[in-house]
Amino acid sequence: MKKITACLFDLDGVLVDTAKYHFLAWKELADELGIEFTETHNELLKGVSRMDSLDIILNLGKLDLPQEKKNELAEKKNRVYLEYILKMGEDEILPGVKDFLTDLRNRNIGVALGSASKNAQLILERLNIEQLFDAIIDGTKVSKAKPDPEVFLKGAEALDVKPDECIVFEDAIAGLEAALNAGMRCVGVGDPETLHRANLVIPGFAGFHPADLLQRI
Ligand code: B16
Ligand code: MG
Repeated sequence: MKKITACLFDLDGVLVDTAKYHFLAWKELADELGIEFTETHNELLKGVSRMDSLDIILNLGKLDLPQEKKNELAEKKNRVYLEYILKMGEDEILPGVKDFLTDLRNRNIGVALGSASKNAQLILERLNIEQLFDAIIDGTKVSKAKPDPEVFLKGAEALDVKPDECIVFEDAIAGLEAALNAGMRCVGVGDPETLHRANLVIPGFAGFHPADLLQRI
């Protein structure tokens, strides 16, 4: 069993369920463009960057737009998304997350964020958990999207730990692959079938503790 010196966390779908707000904001834009966009389509956007998400939606409507127009639409979607985010409070942290992060810190295990979101810092502030992170690597700090390992390798570098001593917590396949590509072990948070390549899959953090992690991975 390899030792664990750090845990790296995805944000959306792991620490908080912002997917519902992404959905509402994309849906508003898709409706305006006359594109049918359902919750099933929304699954395709999990862990994917903002511009890639827009491309997926435009593809659904077979719309091809110039980059300038796409930038405008992405910004518009983000303005709507931010209205939801600014209303979020501490009560939206997913069950068990805060205790899990606090327990890791008490054990001197490094804690970092590894998210594709450019709004990550703001979301952590809204949830009042920013102080529980030793490093925050988000969409403003990376140039390559998951499944590229960049976001997690930068997290390990910021914490000054070796990748093979890191555990990543991810809910999306692209993120799980990014973790494996970084040479890290991965705990999938969500559906065991979808996340079958993970070293361990948990439904969430409620009732799950760092001591379990040390035993099971
Ligand atoms: P933003 P994660 C990802 O966050 C979301 O899962 C994905 O749906 C979103 O498009 C992406 O962030 C970009 O978010 O528009 O806020 O920059 O799962 O990597 O924490
Ligand atoms: Mg995610």
